[in-house]
Amino acid sequence: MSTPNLLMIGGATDEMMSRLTQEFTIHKLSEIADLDAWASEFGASVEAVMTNGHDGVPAPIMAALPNLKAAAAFGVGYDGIDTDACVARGIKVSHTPNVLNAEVANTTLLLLLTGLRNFRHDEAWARSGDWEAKGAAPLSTSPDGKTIGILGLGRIGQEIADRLSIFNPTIVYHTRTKKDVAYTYYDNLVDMAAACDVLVCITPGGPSTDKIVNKDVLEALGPKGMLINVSRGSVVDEAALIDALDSGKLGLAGLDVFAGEPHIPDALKASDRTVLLPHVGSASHETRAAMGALTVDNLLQWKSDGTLLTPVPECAHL
Ligand code: NAP
Ligand code: 8YV
Repeated sequence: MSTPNLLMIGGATDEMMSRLTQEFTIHKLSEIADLDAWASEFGASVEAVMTNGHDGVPAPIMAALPNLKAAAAFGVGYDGIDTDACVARGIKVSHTPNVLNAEVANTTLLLLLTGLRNFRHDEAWARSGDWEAKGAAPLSTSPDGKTIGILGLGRIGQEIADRLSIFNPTIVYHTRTKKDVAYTYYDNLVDMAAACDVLVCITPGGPSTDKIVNKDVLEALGPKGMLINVSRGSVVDEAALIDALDSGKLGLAGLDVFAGEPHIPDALKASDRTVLLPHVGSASHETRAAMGALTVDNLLQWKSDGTLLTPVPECAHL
């Protein structure tokens, strides 16, 4: 059986490795000391890469792989992949939609509850002995019956809306195109933020969403409002967010993603008004296994018949 060369950019689970090593000869970018020397020996024979939506396929790697035909990304977001450059060269790109919808929605609900119910503070109250010393912890805000705006009502946004139903919310949404759903559509994000108690960001990253949650949106959400960002750090103007939280113009923020990951600004870490997670929206054993399986399934199907199971839309015609 032929085992074509595959370049791995980024990591893989043991399960992914065991399936891949039966089908491909693996080259790990992390083990390549001299890219030029490696490329002169192997570059022309590599037709597939496995990567993720953050690392993408950097331009020097693209240049070193003149016969690259497929790039399988671990993750649904692919803002780190230059799809224009891939399409121009006929390189097919896959990602891992749907298998992580439930986990990211769960993470969103946990951020909502932790923020509104003030569980960070309450946990510290219990742990520090304040309960015995000072009495009951201060009251917090119920998640029930709130107006929740979803910025990006796609696969994950819809799953978030579905799972939020236990709190009897009024769901509203903003996207570029109105969807065939019963929720109220806002074509203006500031107007939607003004109508919401909570704004959940779950769009892709990239130029079209860069800092669309700006000062005006944050101030419209207001001193009692909560921002939840489980999309990409680039979607929120982080400097404006810090100003809004510090000045009390925004009530709370629950953040899984940041502009300069893995760096988190000190002002966000120090704030009482934030709940912070290290980009773990999909990071359960079960969901990461499903993402890994789909990534490998894409590579195996491509090896068998040249097609991908779950191509990104930009490459679906290739
Ligand atoms: P999806 O199904 O493609 O949905 C994206 C939604 O965003 C669509 O409703 C789309 O509607 C809307 N949208 C796109 N560009 C927009 C813009 N400029 N302004 C307003 N709305 C816009 O994607 P998905 O599978 O739900 O994933 C969404 C994103 O979640 C991923 O791309 C990734 O960045 C992020 N994510 C994060 C984690 C995490 O660990 N925190 C995990 C998974 C995914 P229109 O096209 O009509 O505008
Ligand atoms: C992953 C994600 O953390 O799928 C995405 O878009 O952001 C997350 O599920 C990440 O992409 C894994 O590389």
